[in-house]
Amino acid sequence: MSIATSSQTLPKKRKILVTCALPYANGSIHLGHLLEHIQTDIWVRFQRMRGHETYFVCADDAHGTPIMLKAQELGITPEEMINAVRDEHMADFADFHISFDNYHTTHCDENQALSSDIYSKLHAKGHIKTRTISQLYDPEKGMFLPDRFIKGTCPKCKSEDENGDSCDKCGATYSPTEVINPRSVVSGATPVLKDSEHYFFDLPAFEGMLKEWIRSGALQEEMANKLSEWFEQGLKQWDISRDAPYFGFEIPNAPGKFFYVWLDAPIGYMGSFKNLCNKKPEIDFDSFWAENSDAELYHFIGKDIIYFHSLFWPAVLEGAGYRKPTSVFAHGFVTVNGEKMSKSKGTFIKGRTYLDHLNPEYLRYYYAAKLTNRIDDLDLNLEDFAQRVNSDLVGKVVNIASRCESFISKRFDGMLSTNIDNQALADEVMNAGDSIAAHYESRDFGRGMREIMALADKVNEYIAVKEPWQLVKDETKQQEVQDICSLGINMFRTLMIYLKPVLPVLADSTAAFLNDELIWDGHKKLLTDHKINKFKALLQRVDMDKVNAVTEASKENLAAISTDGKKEKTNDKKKKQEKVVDNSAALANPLAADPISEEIQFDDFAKIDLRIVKIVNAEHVEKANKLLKLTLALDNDGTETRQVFAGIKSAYQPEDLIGKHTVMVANLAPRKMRFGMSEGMVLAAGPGGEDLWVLNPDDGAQPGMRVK
Ligand code: NOT
Ligand code: ZN
Repeated sequence: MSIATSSQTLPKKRKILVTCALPYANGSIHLGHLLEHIQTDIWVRFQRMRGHETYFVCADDAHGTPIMLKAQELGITPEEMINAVRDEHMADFADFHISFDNYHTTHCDENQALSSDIYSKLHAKGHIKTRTISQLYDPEKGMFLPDRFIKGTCPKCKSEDENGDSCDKCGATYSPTEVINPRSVVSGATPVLKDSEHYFFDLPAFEGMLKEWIRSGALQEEMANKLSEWFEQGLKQWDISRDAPYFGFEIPNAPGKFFYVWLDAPIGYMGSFKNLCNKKPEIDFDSFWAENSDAELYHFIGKDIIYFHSLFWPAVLEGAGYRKPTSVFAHGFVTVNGEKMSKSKGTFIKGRTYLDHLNPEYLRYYYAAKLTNRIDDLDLNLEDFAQRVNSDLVGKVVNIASRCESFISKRFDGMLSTNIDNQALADEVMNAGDSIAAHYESRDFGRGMREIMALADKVNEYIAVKEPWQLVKDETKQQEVQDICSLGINMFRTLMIYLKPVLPVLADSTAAFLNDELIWDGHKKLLTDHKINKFKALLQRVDMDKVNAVTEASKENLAAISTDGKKEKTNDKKKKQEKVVDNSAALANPLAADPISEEIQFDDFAKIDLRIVKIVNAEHVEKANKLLKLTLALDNDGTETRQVFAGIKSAYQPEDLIGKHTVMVANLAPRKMRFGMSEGMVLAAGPGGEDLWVLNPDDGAQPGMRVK
């Protein structure tokens, strides 16, 4: 990533426009959407805190066949439906503290005007071609059928009731015209082939420009690789028209033809921003979108819609004479407890269901703690979620304030001392600001959070060593107590400045408590001789009962859907629904929250000799993706050692492991592996990937101890 991270080359005060993908106006916001909105919001809040002119816009994606049909099913107009859904979406986002400058809809005048104008410019430049194509048509309903509204027998394995474009049973993909005994999902009628003229955008004409855009370094590496694959397969003309009846915008000078939803959806980013400019005349639309704009433009999206944003969208912008995105940032999907979100397990969690039981800032922190700037999937392991929030936010950060505050308010009338008790510690915490900012800037939030928590550990350690609760008993040590607790409160303040993009509400209550505005530049100063206010409990621990209540209530959601008479009961439909929301089958982490495996007897267990060992050496194994070669000492002086190959490379650099402790199965028969002999097995715990833990030497477990 070069563009966004090289702050040296960027102007001091930047103009930044940020979007996240537009949710469809026919379903509720769930925890998958929220990963993206929270990720984007953290980045935007960080940019604003740093003083950059930053706008964050989004909208509901309101057009297309599924929305038209859903409204019909509900017996209301599409306009009524999309208005109601938009209200719901806006309330959900507001309650998760997503700080949009504008949340609009693609079904609006601004978007219609921009879409027509962009189309007309493309047309005038010869980038629109027309051609007659033949497609399946529902003669009863009088409409052309998108692939997913056709069902029938798989042409390959002959499984019945398969999708119009792919078979769930054998995995084949095919064209809907190849389906045997096809039928329309809408009316049940047998579709017929019918000709119609379609309008195409000439994407191949932009190949040269796109290749250059990718090389400019604006994209994540994985995304650039994906695009290269698409170039190898060859770019195709893009069908941008749909026939009536269709809920969308009619194409200028083409009666009965409508823009395909994916044409006007990205233009909806501009439409929402235009609507904001109309409300706030001081913002100049052109200075953000004109070809020579010096503003930065970023789209945050999920990995499933990379094609639209990195091929069509820049090409459409270029063709119509607008600037292209500075970058497109893709993220992976959310899994819950290591699996795709599932309605029957209660892990398909709507934002509102979560909010009914839990504080939104818990989720904001957990996502931040696990986000990287890569396109990996993110597992929301619910136990780990509770534990992580409790241990980091409550146990580390807020704990600093609660340990120090009562002394200051009771003994010193709320006044912070004029002395700095430990300048070196204060400097260390204050100087971390640049590195934490760099992690925010590059969207490596997990690293940022780890750095903040490591500082919190140091501050807690300082307080533990100084023991102000002992000193306070000695009348001659009162000044010391005030100095120690004042430094503690100051360090808490600095850490909360760093956490403010993630935890805006906690930051606000902290500001009220400290009688100070938490601004980014404030991390370089300390409050001395300053009065603070009474402390109110800043954050409750996560209660696992409430987490369980969320999954229980999510199961009820399903019951409610399947009893209201809709066709959701069949397995097939359920499978399809989960497919839409899910996200990740192939990439799910095999280490995360596995179901309990085969039951064993006590005798089997008793045979396993588990020992604490010390990792005395760790090295890379050539050509192994996951393995590290470990030398383990079974006792403190290292007289007995074992060599073990362990699959924990995703979580540790070898040098970070040396000196740590872990648990090993000491009596496992040696196994010959491709890389050498492995004389045992080590145990590490965690959801997997980067998050796997062994023991720290100060955890108390010493080499040689047996695990009981
Ligand atoms: N509604 C779409 C989705 O996948 C996202 C549209 C994003 C906007 O949920 N557009 N573009 N390009
Ligand atoms: Zn099949």
